[in-house]
Amino acid sequence: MAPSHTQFNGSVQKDAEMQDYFTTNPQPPNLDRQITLARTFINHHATAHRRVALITSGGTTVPLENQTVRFIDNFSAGTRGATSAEYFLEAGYAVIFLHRQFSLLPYSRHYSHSTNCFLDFMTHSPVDGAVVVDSEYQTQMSGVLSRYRQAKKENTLLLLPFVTVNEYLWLLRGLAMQMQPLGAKGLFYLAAAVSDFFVPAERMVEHKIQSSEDFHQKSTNGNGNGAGGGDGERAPAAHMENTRLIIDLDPVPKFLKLLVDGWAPQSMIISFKLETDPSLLANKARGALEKYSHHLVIGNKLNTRKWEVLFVSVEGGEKWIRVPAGRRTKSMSGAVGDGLEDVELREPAVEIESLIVPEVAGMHAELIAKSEGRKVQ
Ligand code: 9Z3
Repeated sequence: MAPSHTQFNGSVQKDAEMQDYFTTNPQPPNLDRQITLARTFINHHATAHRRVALITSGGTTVPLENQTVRFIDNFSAGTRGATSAEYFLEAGYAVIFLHRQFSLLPYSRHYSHSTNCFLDFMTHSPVDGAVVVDSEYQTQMSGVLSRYRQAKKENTLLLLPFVTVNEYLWLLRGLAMQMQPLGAKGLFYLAAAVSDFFVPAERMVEHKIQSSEDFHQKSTNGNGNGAGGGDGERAPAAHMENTRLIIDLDPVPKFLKLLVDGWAPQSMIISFKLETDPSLLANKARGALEKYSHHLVIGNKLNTRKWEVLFVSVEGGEKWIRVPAGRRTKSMSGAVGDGLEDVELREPAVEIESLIVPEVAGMHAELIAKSEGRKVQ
């Protein structure tokens, strides 16, 4: 269906907002270095005719001050991204892992952020006292170590960190441009939990916001923390009013539109949609697909995200992917349930990413075949 005049104007305005974002919000200092690393990595794998997946993972922060003491964060630990990266590598992809600094990483995720300290996996050898892996973990760790070593040897995993939503957006745009020569062999798997609201550079205060009234600043000259706002000028996004901290955030421009239409028009693009209200998920996922016209939206609910996801695509319609009921583990209380009542307390016996990634890779193979004018074997 052709867009109505208003829809068209709306989308032009959105594109302009996003372009404007990059003129008014500063480029991160190490961007060029990260893009150079990515260019070398992509060229290497393009020459080897390998598919390259850009996986985003973990949460973006929203700093409230330029010299950041306080920031807004979200829950994401990067489990989806780090786990998926391992399955993409297993499926023969090279992976650029654009992740929140110190969030979970492929392979090391098995031993970090866990209830065990990494030292709990170690013991002293009874033979010579050397530090070795405890026998209980030998088999599992040996498998993880082999896959990790292989990725290192074949140079198939590039780790690029971000912290703020600004760093994330600059990196995503820069990397997307580098991915263009891959054509349909490039894939974007946008699992990061990206802030919907942020503090634009021009409304960010320089210094730590003072909670004590004695130290409130009244100016809006970039150094002040006060409300200011004379002559129609907007107050700093985070400021004190009497004893209250006021936070007034702007929406993050819709970058997915530009990614699909401008930055990576030939790549396969997969976005995730996160909801907590089950009655909204399917509609919101469908809405995102219609709005951005990309290839696939994977819907998930916060509490059940390790157990079930909803695939929404033009070709495949709507399809739930679920960890098979027989493979669901016991709850911590010991009760086995087929439902998902108390899933927060349990871990599934199968990683759902082991089901998601082969589906995605299959869809990607079809897209590549189509772009080359052949049928998938
Ligand atoms: C997701 O929905 C991811 O699956 C999770 C993974 C963040 C839930 P964890 O890191 O969690 O394994 O703990 N990511 C996308 C979230 C997001 O920001 N989506 C935007 C939206 O929902 C669209 S790009 O509007």
